[in-house]
Amino acid sequence: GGRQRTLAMIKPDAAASEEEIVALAHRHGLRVVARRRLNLSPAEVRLFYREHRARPFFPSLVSFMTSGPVVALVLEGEDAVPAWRELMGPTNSQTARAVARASIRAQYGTDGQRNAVHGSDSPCSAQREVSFFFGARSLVPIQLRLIFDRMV
Ligand code: YYY
Ligand code: MG
Repeated sequence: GGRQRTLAMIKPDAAASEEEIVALAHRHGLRVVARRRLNLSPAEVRLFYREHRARPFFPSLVSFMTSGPVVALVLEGEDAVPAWRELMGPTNSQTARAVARASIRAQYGTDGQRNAVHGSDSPCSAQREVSFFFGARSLVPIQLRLIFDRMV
């Protein structure tokens, strides 16, 4: 173990519960290093979730993620990547209510898509996702970024 940073995101279905969710992170030893409330464009959601672009739920995921504001957070603490994933609970909020009743997805989510929160799945994804929201690169317009990502 050791001190890590992870990218957490409160999704549109839970943005109204921002303060409660941040308080839960604090209570689990995760400190907020950076915080940003914003509306994502469809192009930004497609880029953020590009690993899922071929899945049947992708168009519906894009419309859900653009339906309202999200809150991006950089959380820091001991084993922050797995610690935040554990606190989120399973992907499907209905499963979460069956097996992880204290988790954020059990408490604030609805189903397999409207599941309240995101968390990076590895330190490598965390680094990429933190720069997506907070890097100098996030100042580059989205159209240029899509072209750039094809080059690298
Ligand atoms: O990392 P995590 O969010 O727990 O799950 P992923 O398998 O990476 O899926 C990302 C995102 O896609 C999930 O949080 C909701 C959405 N999704 C969906 O809408 N329908 C599915 N059957 C699976 C995932
Ligand atoms: Mg994932």
